[in-house]
Amino acid sequence: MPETFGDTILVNGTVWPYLEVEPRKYRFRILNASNARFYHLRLTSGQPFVQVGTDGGFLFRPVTISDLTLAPAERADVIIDFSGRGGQEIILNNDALAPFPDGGDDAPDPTVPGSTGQLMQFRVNQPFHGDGSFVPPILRPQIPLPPSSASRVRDLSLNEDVSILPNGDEAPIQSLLGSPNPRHWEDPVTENPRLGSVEIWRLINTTGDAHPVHIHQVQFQVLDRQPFDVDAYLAYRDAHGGASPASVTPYLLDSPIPPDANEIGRKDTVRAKPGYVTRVIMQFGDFPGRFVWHCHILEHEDNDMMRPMDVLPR
Ligand SMILES: [Cu+2]
Repeated sequence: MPETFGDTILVNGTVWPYLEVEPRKYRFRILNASNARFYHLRLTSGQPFVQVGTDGGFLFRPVTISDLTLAPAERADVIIDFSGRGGQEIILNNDALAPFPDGGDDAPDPTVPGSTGQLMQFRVNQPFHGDGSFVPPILRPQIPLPPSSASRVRDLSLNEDVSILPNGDEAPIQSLLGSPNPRHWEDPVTENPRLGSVEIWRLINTTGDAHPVHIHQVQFQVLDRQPFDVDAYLAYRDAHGGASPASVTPYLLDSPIPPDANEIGRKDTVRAKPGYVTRVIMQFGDFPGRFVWHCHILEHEDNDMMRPMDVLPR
């Protein structure tokens, strides 16, 4: 199966829970632990989230956002301020299509209780016990890795293919590509960065859906996303016995799009959008050894969207 989407929302092990809160600020660390479902979150009160952290810790500075998109395994550290909202009941809802972003048969309706359109409720009904907290304007030093510091650029494509089952039926299979043809989990290692080196990985999504690509052992920075000519890229493969173009550069379209404001920080999971080349930059540390990188949709990583990666000694 390509992936499975459940019909019941669990938060911390409870189905569609509520949380009773005081009219003050609260900090929530949110992890999308669904196996395949992306979330596009809003609060019915219309109030913003103040995001202070992402996968790898604090952002450089807080970012105020009206809505929050989280792929499986992505994290967001947010402040929600309930002050002045005593007596209100506020729902955290979702309208992300599944599969993301264009959907199939599952279109969550944020207005329907007990559906995938709603996650949980906040009841602002507790007595106020004071709030001396504040969100600092600067959270950590910003240390960008300049693209010029990269010693290598790798083209890595995300692919969907068909495998033939023993009974002759076709089954979809996702496979990641290292350098640059589609490869399976058990194929020899192709990603072998040197410890301490800086590399740029270009994630070339040839499929129709977004994939949350998670790289172990490192925290990376998202550089940008740029559309590319998927049909021409795949036509090259068809004409060359399945071999990918040596570089995706001639297939790039338009201009690179900078990351979202809440992606400017240390990340280990990035949404690789369909039809886009997503660029990330990272320095490989702190230990040499065998690690993995993979799509974080559970059915994809098991089938076969995961690759080993060797960080070589200096
Ligand atoms: Cu995937």
